Amino acid sequence: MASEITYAEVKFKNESNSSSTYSESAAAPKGKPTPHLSKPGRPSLLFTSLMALFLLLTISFLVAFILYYQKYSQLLEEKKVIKDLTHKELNCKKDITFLSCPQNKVCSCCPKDWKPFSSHCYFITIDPASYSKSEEKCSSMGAHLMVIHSQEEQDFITKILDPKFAYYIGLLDPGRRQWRWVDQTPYNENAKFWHSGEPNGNDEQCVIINHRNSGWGWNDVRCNVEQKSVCQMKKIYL
Ligand code: MMA
Ligand code: CA
Repeated sequence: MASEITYAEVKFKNESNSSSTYSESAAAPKGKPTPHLSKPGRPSLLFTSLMALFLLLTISFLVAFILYYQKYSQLLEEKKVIKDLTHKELNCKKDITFLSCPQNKVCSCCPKDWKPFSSHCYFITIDPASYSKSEEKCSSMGAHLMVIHSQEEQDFITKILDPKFAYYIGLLDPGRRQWRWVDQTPYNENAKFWHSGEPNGNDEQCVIINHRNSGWGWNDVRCNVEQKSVCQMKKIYL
């Protein structure tokens, strides 16, 4: 009996709110009330709509998140594959900061023929080329022309360069004698190694490192001059 009373109340509400619900109720068999209509405290249309909207939003967010995550993982995987394809052989060793290698994961690696120093790997290209061709070559190997930010880095590289030759580094003057590193890191006034009297040419917008009687240093040169070069990339962590 109690359920019949509730049904009557619900039906009344429906009749006053929506004609479609009314016709549904009218079409329902008269003798026995349908179970779903007889439930007490049936949520209002507004509440149901809000819940549906909330559910829809949640689903949309979930789908967006999953899609974004998939894309991101795919990008990471592609990056790794590219590196693996470019560098067929890696030389890895335990980093002091990472105690076990390879059993307990992280190992720092440089491609074969690249020299490790700090967190980077360095490669000396011996075929002379213009600045842009040299940078392209580094780029094709997932690297860029070398950037020098400390006396230690300058000393490390000069120890393995041949003093008979000059090598492009990743320093450029895009105009008005403003020096810019190719990896966009700031040009540090406290870590520059120009030979005395350099830079000296407004038409010399690229930079080489070479040896003079005074020692190793930088010189600005014309960018179309063909020189050897030094490429640099971050170590690969496996
Ligand atoms: C000289 C000196 C440099 C200049 C080169 C250009 C050999 O060095 O003037 O500053 O960049 O010539 O070839
Ligand atoms: Ca010069």
